[in-house]
Amino acid sequence: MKINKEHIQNTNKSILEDHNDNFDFLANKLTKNGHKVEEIISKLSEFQVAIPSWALGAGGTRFGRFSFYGEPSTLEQKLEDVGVLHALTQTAGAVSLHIPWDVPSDYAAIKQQADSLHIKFDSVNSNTFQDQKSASESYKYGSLSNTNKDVREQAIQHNLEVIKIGDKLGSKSLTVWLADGSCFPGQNNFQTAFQNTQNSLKDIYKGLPEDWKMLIEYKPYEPNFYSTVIQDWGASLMLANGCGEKAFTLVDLGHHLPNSNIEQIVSILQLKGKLGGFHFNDSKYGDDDLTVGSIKPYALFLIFNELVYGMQNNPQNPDLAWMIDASHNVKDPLEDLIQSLEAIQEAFAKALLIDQEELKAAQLDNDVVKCQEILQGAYRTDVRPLIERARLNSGGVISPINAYRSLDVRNQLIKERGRNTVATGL
Ligand SMILES: [Mn+2]
Repeated sequence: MKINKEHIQNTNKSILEDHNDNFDFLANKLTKNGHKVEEIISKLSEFQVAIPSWALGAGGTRFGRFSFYGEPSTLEQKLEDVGVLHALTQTAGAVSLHIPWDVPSDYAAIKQQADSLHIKFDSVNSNTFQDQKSASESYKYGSLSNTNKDVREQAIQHNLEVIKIGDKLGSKSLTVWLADGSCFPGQNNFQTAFQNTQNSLKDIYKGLPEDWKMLIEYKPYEPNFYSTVIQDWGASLMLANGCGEKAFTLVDLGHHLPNSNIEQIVSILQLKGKLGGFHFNDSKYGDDDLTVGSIKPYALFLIFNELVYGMQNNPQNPDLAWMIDASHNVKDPLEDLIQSLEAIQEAFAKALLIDQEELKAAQLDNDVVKCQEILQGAYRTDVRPLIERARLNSGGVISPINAYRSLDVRNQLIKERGRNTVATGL
């Protein structure tokens, strides 16, 4: 299914007047308060988030998986789905591939398809948390940290292969997330595991093309439940520093223990020029992979406040790799991704409304009440008309969920692909 201009115009027609009224009201108010509305809108239009290739099918849990039918079963179909998301929202202009689930058979054709849908290839993800059928060594007891050199070498070679595949597609970064760790005290020597990981990462780092980055993701637990080798931002930062200036820390919102102050982590990493990427999702208890903004929208806004501050004040950081890293068991995956994109844009738009100068002055005066008023004033603004206008200006729809439903996208996909297709890797 391909969304065309006519689809977009037709779905916008009936709500355009309402949108214009809402936009004019908000834009007038914001302009009176000194905001540059056009600037905010162009920042929103520029902001693009990568869709991971594994989020396009129903995810599932350890206990079961319920299909949504019409799921993409090939890389081409996954790109089609990202194309639908991008055509509607104009915010999903990138895809993040997972190797070996998404190895292209025809690179030129895949690149051409992505170009025609205005989709770029963002960070490529390696996978050393599962054994592949053709592999001679097992990752059961770890990959880059494994005590066995042959296993480490296999994992290093896999990462180097992923870089080669990404390079052919125009990707500029490798994301490494390890499941390595231990389930029981005494199982691992912490120092050996960390040192092995550092050495393995250094070997991978040597294979990075000049203009590439390595993004090192951390996670406190799961699938190992006693320890993980890269358990927090500190471990990730040490490993990144150990590799060199092209290695950075990647923050995944769900990879923190409950109530961690993620906005502070983000802020300090930016100060040090070491924040490289960001994975969006939300959680109530652990790495729940729920729709970003569905549980803790205020925390998301506070994180964006720091990100906006960092983007303005910390040029030592690279352009961040933004990606949604969520999984859907009870929602249509594409609708879930639309909601995620909307929540991200909302938090970003609200953060752009914070008067950084005014906040700085209130902080210098130790006017704690005013600091809170400034943040919450921005947070309580209904910015949706700004996001709608940004989408409209870029050729997207005013209301992506309504458009998705009125165009009956899922049923079209089922007609094209059949009911019982399953996305690779799921
Ligand atoms: Mn992640």
